[in-house]
Amino acid sequence: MVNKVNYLRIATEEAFLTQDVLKGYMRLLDDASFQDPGFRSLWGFYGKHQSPRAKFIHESLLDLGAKRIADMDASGIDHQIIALTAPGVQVFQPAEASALAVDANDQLAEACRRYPTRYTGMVCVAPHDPDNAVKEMERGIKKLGFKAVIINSHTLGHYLDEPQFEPVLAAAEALNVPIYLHPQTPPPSMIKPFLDAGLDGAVFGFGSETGLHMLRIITGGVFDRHPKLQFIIGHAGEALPFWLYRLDYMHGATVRSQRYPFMKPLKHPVSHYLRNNVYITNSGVAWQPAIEFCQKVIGVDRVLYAMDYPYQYVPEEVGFCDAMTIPDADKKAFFEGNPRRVFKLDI
Ligand code: 1DF
Ligand code: MN
Repeated sequence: MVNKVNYLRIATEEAFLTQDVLKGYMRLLDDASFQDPGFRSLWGFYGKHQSPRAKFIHESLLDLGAKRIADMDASGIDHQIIALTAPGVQVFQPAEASALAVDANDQLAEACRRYPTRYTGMVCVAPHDPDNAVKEMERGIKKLGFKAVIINSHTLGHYLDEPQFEPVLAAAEALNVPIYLHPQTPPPSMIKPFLDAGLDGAVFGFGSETGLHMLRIITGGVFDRHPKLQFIIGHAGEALPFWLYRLDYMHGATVRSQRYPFMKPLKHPVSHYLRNNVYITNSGVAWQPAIEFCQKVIGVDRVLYAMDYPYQYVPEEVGFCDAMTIPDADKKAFFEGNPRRVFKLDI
């Protein structure tokens, strides 16, 4: 039973998949020369496994129609902000990646036209094909009506603070849209101890890798170069809010001691960028202590609701968030006000 509440519930990290991208994933899984143990672990499971979890997620990802709407209604979700699921097109070589991105964006835009009050899209891009990525961002935002860009963390082991991605960052800043830095599995250079213990997926590998990525973006000076650029990270900020005090102290101490010649001083402490250039969603963390902590240390206006459908489709969790003992205005900001403002929704 869904609670009656005086706010819309806008879920901001919701996933879908096209048949063509899935076919591409299956082809990579069958190609012995494609060496990415994280991808094999993730899509070997969701692509082929026969467990109820894998089958429910596989089927739900491919549906942008009546089934998804019914699941939203059953869990009290008024609106989904939807993106191509991880790792998006970022595992394909650049030309194929860009072509699949265009097609996935067209399919998502079509669904948003069919359900304008229920869906909003994020543009998916191939960051390793930066000229086409910029073109697709412009098309996605200006022509398709999407409100953000999705990037599934590293691209074939490369991170957004590296210079080849500068045009993508500049385009997001110029278009005045946020980049959702969504997790994926750690790259081959990082994954072994995670995979050996079965911890490479959303249980811990995702957060470790994406938290590291967000931190690299900050310490690499991206926001000193692009002060208006905004990122969004899920999973209660991939643990970075909890590290804030230590990050400020240790980053400052490391830079002052000139331990790494390439590590340049930033204009501000690390915490400044998390409070001015980063939004946080609670995807997968329907837990008041963590949500309240993020609101307290990052700001009530920077923490947004997300369910992570279909990966964490747990209708009761919506009720946990409704029941949070925080001020009503803060709850309304979390579920509705912040998503409306950050994604410039016109619903
Ligand atoms: C999982 C979780 C997979 C999330 C996801 O995309 C994902 C999972 C492939 O449980 O394997 O988006 N998530 O964000 O927590
Ligand atoms: Mn997710």
